[in-house]
Amino acid sequence: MRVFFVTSNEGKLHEASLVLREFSIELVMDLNHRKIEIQSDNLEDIVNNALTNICTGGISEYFVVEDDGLFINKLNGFPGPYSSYVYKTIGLTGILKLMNGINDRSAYFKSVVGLCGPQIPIKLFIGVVRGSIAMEPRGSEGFGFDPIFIPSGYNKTFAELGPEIKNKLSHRALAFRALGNWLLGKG
Ligand code: ITT
Ligand code: NA
Repeated sequence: MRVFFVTSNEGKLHEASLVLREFSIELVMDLNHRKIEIQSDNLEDIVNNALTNICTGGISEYFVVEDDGLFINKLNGFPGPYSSYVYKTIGLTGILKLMNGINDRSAYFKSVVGLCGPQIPIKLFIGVVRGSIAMEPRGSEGFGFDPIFIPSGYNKTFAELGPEIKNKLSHRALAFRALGNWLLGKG
């Protein structure tokens, strides 16, 4: 089975591909469609809307889009749905500055993966991983906020732990594994 992933983020594609390989599903980067992102404080709405634009008419393939956010509890969930913009603007050092003097550094990553395909309505799969914000960036693997995110139960960042461990417990791995299981049921 083959699924098209409408994304421009190579890191997302790589990690999701490894997960779906467990289900013998091939994930293909789709740069022909555009992921139109509405402004919303809700990842589910962003994904639903983006997919609605892609999945019009009689489609003959499966398409997925994924939207993620890093939600920092003491910042009332910031950057959340604005994570991509915040990463590109104030970046890791900007986030660490905002966290200056804050003791409760708990945070979570959330992934919302949406799927559409021939004869199926839009389905959403959600993954969450809890953890905390590091005191300084550490590690060189992964992408985005990985150097400052320490998953619960570990004392290293995702960027230090590397792809194998990240893909066991990440928000993305959980969401795509749920998608894999669901598609497997479809045959
Ligand atoms: P699309 O083309 O798929 O939209 P994107 O990078 O813009 O790619 P999002 O809109 O979902 O993706 O933005 C989420 C941002 O959150 C992303 O740019 C990263 O900076 C960050 N992020 C998401 N997943 C992450 C992960 O597993 N580790 C670290 N940072 C992550
Ligand atoms: Na985006």
